[in-house]
Amino acid sequence: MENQNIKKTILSGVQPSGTLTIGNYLGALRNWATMQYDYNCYFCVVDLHAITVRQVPAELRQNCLKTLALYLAVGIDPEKNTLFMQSHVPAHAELAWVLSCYTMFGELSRMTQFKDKSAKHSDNINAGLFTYPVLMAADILLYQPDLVPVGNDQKQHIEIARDIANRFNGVYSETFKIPEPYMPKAGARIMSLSEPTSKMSKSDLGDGSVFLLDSRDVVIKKIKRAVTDSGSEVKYAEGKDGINNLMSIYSAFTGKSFEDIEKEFDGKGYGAFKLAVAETVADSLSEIQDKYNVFISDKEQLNKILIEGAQKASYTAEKTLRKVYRKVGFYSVK
Ligand code: ATP
Ligand code: LTN
Repeated sequence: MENQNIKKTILSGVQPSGTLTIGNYLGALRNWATMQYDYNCYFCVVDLHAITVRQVPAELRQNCLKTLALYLAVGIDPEKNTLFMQSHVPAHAELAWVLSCYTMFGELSRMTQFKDKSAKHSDNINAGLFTYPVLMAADILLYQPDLVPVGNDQKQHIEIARDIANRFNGVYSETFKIPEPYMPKAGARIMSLSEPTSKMSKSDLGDGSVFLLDSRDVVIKKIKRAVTDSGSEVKYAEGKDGINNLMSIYSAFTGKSFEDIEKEFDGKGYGAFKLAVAETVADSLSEIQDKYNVFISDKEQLNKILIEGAQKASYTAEKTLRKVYRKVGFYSVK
């Protein structure tokens, strides 16, 4: 018998800022799918976060639903987990305001994601981009999770969420549980295929990202063209970013260690290795895509999942928000 009370809680989310990549899958979603059996899970599509960068409304709407269908396609069970859209639970935006009054300008200025994104979008360095980590802290702290399964790039954001929670607890007494980041052993940081010193990201539309909905031909073409050095030996080594990245991808999809991979491709050269990586990724994606096609075509079921998810999430989120309002001293008529 499952007992929700003795299970630990996890929460995570992905921005519907494009089509999910193998980085999102290996760094986050795949872990969610394995953790769903042992944890009480909240997984949201963080649409409020996505508008920190300009989005085309019709595309954003479509990407919100596509992201949910991809959660389901990788095996996340809507019966077992609470799946919802961030904007359907107003407590996220409400708690974010309160927490922003307990977050320092200086600490937000140090966030590397803010620095990267404001360099990329220099024509739109808006306040939301700056306060993004506060909203993320609210997403997390509302559900009192033990763990937050994310890729390596989100470590700094979890750290600031912990700092904000500790600060609030220190001022008012124990209110928030202090969460820990949870990262996969293989695939926590997948790099761009065209620029292996930067992170693969879903808003990079070039050949550097492999999207979960890319066709077999496209996957094979992108991986064959992946930037590598001029050598030929398949060996994990400092400075060989391109090969190291392909080895990480291959290892994450097959479960093989770097040592095994080096043995497997000993004397075979980069060409054979790239082809093997490409075939492996394409095979895994085609399984996900078959399931995705079924889910995305049933909008009624997706809506039903979202309605139930928002109800369940709101119940927990409201409880935390009320507690926070009471602690800071807001007057309540109840
Ligand atoms: P955007 O391009 O819009 O910034 P993104 O691809 O960086 O998006 P997010 O929505 O910011 O993706 O991240 C969702 C989850 O995927 C997070 O847990 C994040 O750590 C993880 N993730 C994102 N990119 C990678 C990557 N290249 N390798 C491993 N994990 C990743
Ligand atoms: N900032 C995250 C997305 C995100 C998130 C969250 C992840 C927003 N809220 C709460 C985990 C928990 C990112 O991936 N860029």
